[in-house]
Amino acid sequence: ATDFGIKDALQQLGVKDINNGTSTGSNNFSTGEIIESYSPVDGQLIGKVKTTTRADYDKVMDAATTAYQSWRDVPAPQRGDIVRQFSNKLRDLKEPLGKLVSYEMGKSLQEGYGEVQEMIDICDFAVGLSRQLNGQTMPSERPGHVMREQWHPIGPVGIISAFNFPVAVWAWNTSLAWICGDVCVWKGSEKAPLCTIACQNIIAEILKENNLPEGISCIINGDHKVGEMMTTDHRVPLISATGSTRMGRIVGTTVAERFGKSLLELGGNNAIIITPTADLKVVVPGAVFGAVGTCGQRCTSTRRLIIHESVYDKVRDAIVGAYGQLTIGNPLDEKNHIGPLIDKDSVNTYLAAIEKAKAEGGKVLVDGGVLEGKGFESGCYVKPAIIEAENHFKIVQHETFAPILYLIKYSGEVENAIVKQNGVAQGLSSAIMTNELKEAEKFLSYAGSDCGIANVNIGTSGAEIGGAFGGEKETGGGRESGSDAWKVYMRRQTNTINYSDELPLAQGIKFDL
Ligand code: UN1
Repeated sequence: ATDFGIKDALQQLGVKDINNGTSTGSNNFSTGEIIESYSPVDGQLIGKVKTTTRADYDKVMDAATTAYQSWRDVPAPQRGDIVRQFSNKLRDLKEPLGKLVSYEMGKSLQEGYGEVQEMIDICDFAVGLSRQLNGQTMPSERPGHVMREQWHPIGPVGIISAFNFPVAVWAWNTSLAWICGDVCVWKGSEKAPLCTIACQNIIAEILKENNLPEGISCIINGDHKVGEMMTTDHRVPLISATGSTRMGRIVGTTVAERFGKSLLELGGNNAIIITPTADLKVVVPGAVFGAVGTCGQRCTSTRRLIIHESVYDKVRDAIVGAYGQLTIGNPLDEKNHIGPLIDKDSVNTYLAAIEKAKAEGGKVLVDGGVLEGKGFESGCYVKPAIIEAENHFKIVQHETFAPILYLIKYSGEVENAIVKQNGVAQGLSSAIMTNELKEAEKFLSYAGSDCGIANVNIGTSGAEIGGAFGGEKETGGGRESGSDAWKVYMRRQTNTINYSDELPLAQGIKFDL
């Protein structure tokens, strides 16, 4: 049996002491309890990582706050050059890092590589941006005065990320934060701790080669208790958190209480509207990849198909047929489309959701279930399910992080589909499949999709890094990645400068002495 090059990959990434002792990685001050990382792929122990204690955390923050003082002095384009070197290193290590992501998290190798590619892409974007952190100038109402705004670094940025994108989400945040002059403290997912260590090793080497303090990039390890050290810490002006709505509600209120800023990327309940003119050649791969990619564990995963009654049978049959072609198995083996869920808790949640859907009157079209036998020993491999349902079902209203796709019928005009699409608490991603210009534009208008992402003739997942990524309502309102998302990593300062010999007051106020 082949290990698909995993041993070599771990070696190349410096994720050491496998199965024996702890994987320390650089700048990991952690001395606390041990987290064991088991692969959902084969149930094997990959490595152990120590959690961060309160005392360790204080050391990390000392390193971060000290590094911030010198990092903000480095001109932005030079900070961009460090990010450029980092992205070159990621290019060199795309294969081993992609493999580690696939092995520790369980997504297909193609998607593991795709995730590293997202890191490279956002770094390239950040490098260009490092010469464009532009403010504006405004005309002053007073003679001999000018007004402008500047963007300054905000300070240490706290990053909390989830298991499903264990490396890319960190890079979306860090690459921008670094060029903005911030330093970062990252709590990766305790379900993928070796990915965190591997990333830290990569940036640590670049920083060392450039004689820069490693405190520019810090990691802390553990569960929500470790995250809480950051969310309550006034030295961390911005917390960027990706995860469940439940987590986001706690993080958001905790950070708001101390008037910190938070950038929240929370749950989605993403739908594709399939209209009578939809092209099945586009619909089928778009919907199926959206629903089963990353085993349904993307925040952008397609959870609902809202299908016009006139094409319902045809679309249903095509999608059900395509599910018959899917291969489930070791995600490192590129002939498989789908790997395992992250862990057994997640399997149980998936099974319970199917039962709930049935209990509410859902009709199972493609049955789910846990796979057993050779190759499935980890107990985390499940069959993607399709269930005919109604939008108001409690379980349909809920985000289940698993490959369960609900088929919902609509009749009449596209507005009826939009009401259903918007009729959930979450607002991340959405799509419409149509060849009717008017339908597409309605869907994109203010009266259309209420999501942060609205697509036409592509699915809900797989966004490029160039656009701002995030959503409304219970998705949390944050935007990261492209467009002007960089602004959240900086503080804005408005300047008014008087180059005259007088002191006229604004609003024409007279104040004679
Ligand atoms: C996530 O699931 O948390 O749009 C991020 C996508 C990816 C990112 C998903 N580019 O599906």
